[in-house]
Amino acid sequence: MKVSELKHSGLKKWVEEAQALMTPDAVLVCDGSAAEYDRMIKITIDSGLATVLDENKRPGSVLYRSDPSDVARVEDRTYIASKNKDDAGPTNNWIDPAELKKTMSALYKGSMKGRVMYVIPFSMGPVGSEIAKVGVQITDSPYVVANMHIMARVGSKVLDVLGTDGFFVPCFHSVGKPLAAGEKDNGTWPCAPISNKYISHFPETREIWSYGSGYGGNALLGKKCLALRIASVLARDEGWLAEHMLILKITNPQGEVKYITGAFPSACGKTNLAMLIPTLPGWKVETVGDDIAWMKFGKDGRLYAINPEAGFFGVAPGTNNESNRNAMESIKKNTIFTNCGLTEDGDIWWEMIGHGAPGKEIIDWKGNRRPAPQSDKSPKGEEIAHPNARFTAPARQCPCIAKEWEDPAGVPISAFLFGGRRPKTVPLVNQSKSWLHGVFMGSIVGSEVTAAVISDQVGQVRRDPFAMLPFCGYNMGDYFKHWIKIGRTAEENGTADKLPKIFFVNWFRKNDEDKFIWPGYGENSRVLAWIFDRCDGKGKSVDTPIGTLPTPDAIERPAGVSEADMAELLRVDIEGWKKEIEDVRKNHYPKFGDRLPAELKTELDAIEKRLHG
Ligand code: OXD
Ligand code: MN
Repeated sequence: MKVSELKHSGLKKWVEEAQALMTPDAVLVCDGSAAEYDRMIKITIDSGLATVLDENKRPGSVLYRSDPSDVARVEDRTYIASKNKDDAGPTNNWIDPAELKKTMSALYKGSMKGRVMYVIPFSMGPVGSEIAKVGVQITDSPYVVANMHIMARVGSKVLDVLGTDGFFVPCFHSVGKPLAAGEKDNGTWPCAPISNKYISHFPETREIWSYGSGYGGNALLGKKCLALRIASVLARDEGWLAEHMLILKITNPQGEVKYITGAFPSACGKTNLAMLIPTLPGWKVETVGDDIAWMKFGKDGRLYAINPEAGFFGVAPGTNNESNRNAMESIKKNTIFTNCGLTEDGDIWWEMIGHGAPGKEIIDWKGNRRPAPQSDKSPKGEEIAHPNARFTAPARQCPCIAKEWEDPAGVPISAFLFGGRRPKTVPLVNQSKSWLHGVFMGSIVGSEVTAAVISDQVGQVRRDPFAMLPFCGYNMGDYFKHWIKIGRTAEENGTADKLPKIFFVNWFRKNDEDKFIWPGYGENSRVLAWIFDRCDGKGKSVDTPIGTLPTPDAIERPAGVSEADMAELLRVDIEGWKKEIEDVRKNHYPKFGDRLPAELKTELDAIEKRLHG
């Protein structure tokens, strides 16, 4: 489709302005067809960026290797450019919006020279759903177009919903590597140097401007940029929730169904939990979403959630048939792999994939030939796959995808889970005493920093409230207020009993020998079963100063977990919690200054009193 054929005058004008600024050689409005997807892949094969995988081993799949400077989200270069710095808050990078637009306009000037500008209309959420939102991304990366085909609903059907004057979030994206006359990428991943990368959000005008990176969350603008940072602002203004949460469907042996969402910081196994295979006989878990949940109140007072995405953009290393068989099945075909190893027989490989690599040699994510690893452990020297190597796979390929996953009305949520990696202090599971206590627990979520993150904080607990630290598009103190308001609205409407119950979980408790006490993965179904029962007011429980915990016999112990282990997993570590509370009071809450809701200070005082009582 040509730009002149666009029926939405605002969209047409915006595209024409972008064209005049970025001066691409051509412009194409994407139709979202399978033929278009194939064309995008073909373009990247021809420019030496994509390697086609063996058609028998991995049908319809390709592998890309990015530039070593462009391998992950760049949080230092991610901005919330609200008019007032305080509205971005202490946890976001801020630049004055006018200044930022000036800097970025200069970068965008001529940035698409020698390339095609693609215009991608996309819907986050089922097309036409009341909960869904439309965005339009302009990009000069065919790799991004292909990924957007998998991760969102794209093309003409979205333009139909948009009509002549519908609302859309305009999203600029350029890899920031114009081509001189006759110049080709020639196998080199196009991007700009790190100091020129900008992932910018303008919350007041609901705009996204991204420059210089072609990777994941920096470039697939429907995901973290729209569905979390901009959507969190829309949700605040419109009275709903946009959260960094998986959505799962759980069925008990009696055939009763509940839907649960869960917020966990990156690298805490969200995709694995969303696709869990229960070890508890008779129980079933199915997936609605693995990363983001948008929730709105239904007429019955319950919160209904949709997964705004259409695919999985999952971390590859560590994924195997033990940790996540459903993910392994989902990526058997029609998958885009980025920064994985390439085996001699034309398949992908990564650390902890569950087996060694065939043949003598393997090509690592940087394109270097290396001896083929005999086991699935990282060979000496650098990793074969980058630790943040990814797969992009259609959600419909997941064997445990719930049949409701595309229901435009969403699914009614019974429970929220919050959790992180906490080797000490935090018990296996803990139900909040009230909505406010639950918001308090969400506000203090912390996770141990692992070696996967480049940081000098390894081993320390980093606070990541509601797992939204890198994804909240406004002041986190105001975000806490919004959560409190959701509870208050339900109370005022007389529907407080319809709100999801709130639970804190911790699969990562360690003993004094630094070994995990809880086996995790499929065994987590035992904890989900207790949560399921608690939602119906059942499940044996005990009231404690930190919340409502299972009695020692409430959760059936899996093999390898002794009675003493269970006691430790459910112990209320009074001294540890006193330290936790002190850290929140001294180091965490003061960051939010006068934007911290008084209700949370009251909760903090109350738990402290209970701990001393
Ligand atoms: C992700 C993340 O990629 O949270 O989903 O970092
Ligand atoms: Mn995520």
